[in-house]
Amino acid sequence: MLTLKNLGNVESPVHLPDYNPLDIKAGIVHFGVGNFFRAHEALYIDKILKAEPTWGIIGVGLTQGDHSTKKAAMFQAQDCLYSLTECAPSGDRSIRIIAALRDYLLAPQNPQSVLEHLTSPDIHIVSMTITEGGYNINEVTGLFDLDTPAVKNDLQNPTNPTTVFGYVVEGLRRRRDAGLNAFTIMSCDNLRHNGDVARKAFLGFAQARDPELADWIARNATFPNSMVDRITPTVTADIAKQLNTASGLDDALPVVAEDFHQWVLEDKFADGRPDLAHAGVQFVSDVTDYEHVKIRMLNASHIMLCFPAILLGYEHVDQAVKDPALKQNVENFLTRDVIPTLKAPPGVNLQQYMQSVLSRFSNPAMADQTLRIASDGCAKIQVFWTQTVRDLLLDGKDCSRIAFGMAAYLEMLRGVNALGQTDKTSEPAYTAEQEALIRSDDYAAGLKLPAFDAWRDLDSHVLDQRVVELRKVIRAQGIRAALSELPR
Ligand code: CS2
Repeated sequence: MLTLKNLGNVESPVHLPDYNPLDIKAGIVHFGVGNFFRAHEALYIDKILKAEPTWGIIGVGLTQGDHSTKKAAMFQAQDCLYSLTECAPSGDRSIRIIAALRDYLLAPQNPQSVLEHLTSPDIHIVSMTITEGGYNINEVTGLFDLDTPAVKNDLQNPTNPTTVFGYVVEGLRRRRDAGLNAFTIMSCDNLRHNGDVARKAFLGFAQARDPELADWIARNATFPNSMVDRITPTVTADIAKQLNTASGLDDALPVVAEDFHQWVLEDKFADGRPDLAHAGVQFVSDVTDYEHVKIRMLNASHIMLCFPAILLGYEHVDQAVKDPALKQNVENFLTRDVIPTLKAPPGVNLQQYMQSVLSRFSNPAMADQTLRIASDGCAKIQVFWTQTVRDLLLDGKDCSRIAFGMAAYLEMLRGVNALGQTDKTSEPAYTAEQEALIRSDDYAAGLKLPAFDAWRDLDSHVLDQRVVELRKVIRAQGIRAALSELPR
């Protein structure tokens, strides 16, 4: 097993930490210890710990259930060590052990201990990867949703929280009362202006709890925006086995990622930060153009590729992007619908960026899953496509490709692909009533889903009609027939 005690037995080609994990103190609490965080923020932190050993990370999981309990037990058994395998498209691999995570707490098991860390003067940053949909913002009102049961519960029991909002705001309340500094709240999710969204969410919660506290947080905490990027597939049991065979390790929690990674961050830290530039973080005064390019090009084309790819039975992204019709559709989408309304940040050429995205998608070494990309499509469509759809609608432009993407999404939700196989993506946001819209025989019913809420204020009848037509074609003749109907 991979543990601190056994680190001495680890053999080449695995790279060991260049610091002694026992010397590391925590300076960061991170909510949502998923694979992306472990391959991204944790790696950047890992690179600075030798020089700055007070910036280790305490990971916090918020969900209940068997899976979460097992994951926590595995982290604890491995002293929170894990291996990261980085794969280049050429097939070259590099494997390193990350020791930046110095503890892992499952919040439902240890609520007070999570709060104690949040109140510790040693903690200066609270970061999070809680998914695009995790900020509890209602797309129609644009406000933090106070009506969800978990939020209501945390507002009624502020000292016994269950949500990230409840924990962070209670932690800040205790810091204020103890005369401590507020910490930086650093979102690392794929959202446009993730810091502003986090600000809206945490202040929205705090305002409902105690306006004076909200005011203190607004004045003292900071919420830097950032653009984060690294493709990090799901690690299935089979993949874990392959990774361990290649590394020679016995790691219950291996992570695999592409060799590319990028983090562009605003330098707004309430209580200090490590020298992240040393690890490759680009500090800029405004991340807007970087995040638009990343989200509207990479993430938007990921779902544009994978919704239809699932209908065609492709399991992996590299297979899907090698399908000429699917690739052409993504290229047309980017060059005709997205790039014309994007502003390139300094030093970025959008045509080259498109080529690099397509080449990253075609990296076969990672076997990234189409189902991973297509899951939680409801939140992803709103975050990744909205700006493009709004621009197209407002300019009265051809909406065929977005209509195709929406049609493919709605057909995919029905769970049967062109080979007659069933494959269900996970869509945590849909209620039973909305499920009925998905199964309805009326091709227009699905357009009422919240995935499409963010442009409901605009006249979308041409787009909606096209979605209905394309769904008919997909159902009667298949996804390839629908693709061939799109303008060349
Ligand atoms: C993907 C992202 O989940 C998704 O839809 O597009 O996870 C993507 O792999 C990362 O954002 C890459 O940085």
